[in-house]
Amino acid sequence: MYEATVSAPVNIACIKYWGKRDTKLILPTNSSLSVTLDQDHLRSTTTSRADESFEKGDRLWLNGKEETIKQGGRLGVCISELRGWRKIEEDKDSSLPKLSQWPLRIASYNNFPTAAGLASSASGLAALVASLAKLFQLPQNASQLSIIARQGSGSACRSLFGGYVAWREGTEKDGSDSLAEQIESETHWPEIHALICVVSDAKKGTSSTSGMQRTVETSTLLKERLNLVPSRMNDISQAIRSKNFEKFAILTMKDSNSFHSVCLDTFPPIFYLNDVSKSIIQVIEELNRSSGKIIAAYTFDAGPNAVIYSLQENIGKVIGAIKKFFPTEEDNQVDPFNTKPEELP
Ligand code: 2P0
Repeated sequence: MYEATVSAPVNIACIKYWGKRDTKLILPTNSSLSVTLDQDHLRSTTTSRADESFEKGDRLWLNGKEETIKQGGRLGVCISELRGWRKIEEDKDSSLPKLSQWPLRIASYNNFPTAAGLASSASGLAALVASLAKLFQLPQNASQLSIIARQGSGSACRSLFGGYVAWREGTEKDGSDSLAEQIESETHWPEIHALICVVSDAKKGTSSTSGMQRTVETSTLLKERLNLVPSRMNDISQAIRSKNFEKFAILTMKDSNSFHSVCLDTFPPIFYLNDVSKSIIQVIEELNRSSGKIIAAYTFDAGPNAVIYSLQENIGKVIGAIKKFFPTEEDNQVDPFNTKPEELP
């Protein structure tokens, strides 16, 4: 039996992917750029096994529950493409074991709630592709593998890299140039922190896959957004390279707002932000105003949860502001009669 285990972290987009020009190949209507979170926190871990003696047919478990692998479905396509690449290597070198012909058993775990707007499909599909590539000992690099991960879930192509990652929309019809590449590595700007505020861990109402196509079909505002994205991609890449937090923060907040605006312009409209999400925006705006400079940036994906980017030197201030306005049960358990006023949340 051959086995490989790989973990892939969640990525959070600063310039959002929203809309496909090809739904089968998962080719986007615009390029996007994300920050891959630290391996230690939100991640998917996938183990793939191949064995000649396994009963025929591939099987996959997600968080311990078996999922069906449909032929021609997203998972099925990723597996068969990677098998094809393995077959090429076996044809070149006849001493290699014929793993491409053996059934697979794949188990994947997330260390966070699935489908809570925390991008579980991105880390999950990236971990799956990376673990099969390792099992098959494929020579392809991460950008080439991202072409396969993209066909599992668009945002997954970005989770194959750490640090700051761009997904280039590409121009080729077959998707061969729609791939992810690293802008800067995870060690480039270690002072940046991402604070994740779980507003709700319930499964989201409108899935990204169906929501974004409804936007493509019905939103006139999307055309305006698509005109803006190329310069935003350049500007945010420059801001990252030069570690210009204010520029990075403004572009991140503007692009989140632009994405949620096209959701509202979709017909029927899509609401991902709830009242708590909107209050978080106001708290961050007020924090930035009272600080006299931009020290925090909010961004929201296809759900109400906030991700707040801030530099190490300001993260305590950001957490303090969030805790003050949105105390958790733990904060509420402070006994006010045994606590000095300045220690109250
Ligand atoms: C992003 N999102 O760039 C954007 C921001 C949600 C909002 O990528 O249909 O789950 O599998 O390609 O990748 C969510 O879309 O959709 C997403 P599919 P995916 O992170």
